Amino acid sequence: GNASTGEGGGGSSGDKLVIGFSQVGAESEWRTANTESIKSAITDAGHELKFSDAQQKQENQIKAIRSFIAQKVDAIVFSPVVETGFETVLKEAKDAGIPVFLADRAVDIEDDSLWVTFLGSDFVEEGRKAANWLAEEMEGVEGDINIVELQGTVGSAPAIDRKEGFEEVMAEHPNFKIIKSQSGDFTRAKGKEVMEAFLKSEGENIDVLYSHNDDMAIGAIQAIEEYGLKPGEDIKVIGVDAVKGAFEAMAAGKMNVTVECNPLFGPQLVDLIEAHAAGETLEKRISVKESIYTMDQAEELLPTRKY
Ligand code: GYE
Repeated sequence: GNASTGEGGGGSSGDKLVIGFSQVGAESEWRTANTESIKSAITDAGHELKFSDAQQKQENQIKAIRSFIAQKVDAIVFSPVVETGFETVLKEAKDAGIPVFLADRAVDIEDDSLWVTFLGSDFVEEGRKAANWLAEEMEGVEGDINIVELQGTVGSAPAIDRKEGFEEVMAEHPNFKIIKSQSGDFTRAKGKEVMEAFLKSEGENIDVLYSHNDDMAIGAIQAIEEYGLKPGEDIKVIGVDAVKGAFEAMAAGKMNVTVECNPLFGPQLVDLIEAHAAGETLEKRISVKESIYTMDQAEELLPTRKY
């Protein structure tokens, strides 16, 4: 039937759509920029937005999606907190004929007919970029390089993939050692708290911090300073996202590098929703373009950063 085509919902492009957006939370600078980008792209295009903030809890997202289904929205935008456990609710959306667009984070579900497309970044590649930067930075350094890792939210696509990509490159560098690894849930407060614990047990042994996002790195920088060490020098600091806070920390010499993860894909997402409503077939995975930025570029680029 027409269950998964969105027929009878939106119609051709130019029609006003009702779009439900289930966002992860408000845990980071990245997230705030992403929420703003998606919300304004939807309303600027003349569509109606129903927004729900899950506060990093899966059960809140399942509730939100059920409520969007009950309200018979034309499309659901969904950024899953974690990769697994959404099969049932996504089947309910499919059965109701409501197309689901995965934004930012992927799910680990076999049946890819449960969503139209995934628009987001290649988190594995981001992990590789972080480790490749470190390999270059540490070239010629003898002996073990002791790394502590601040992981993102347990079970989330960016935490799983950024670890995987980093470890993949590490395998080529036997002197790279991850001596501690724990989740800081992508927040500054948790990043600081976990870094304090790392410092307490490992102290000056730590050469490098690899943080799955900038916010946790910024929290950790504070912990390093309070401990009496120099972030960026005594401990090299690697982040991911390339938010303004990271550029500020780099310009101050406290952070060494950030791998870009661009959150400003709202307009691209709305184009995809409209294209689908107009009957176009979309690729299953669509990537956002990005780069990496180092300390020496920070001052120059800071005024141009949009998030
Ligand atoms: O890197 C982090 C946020 O899913 C890519 O989530 C996103 C990540 C981002 O909390 O800062």
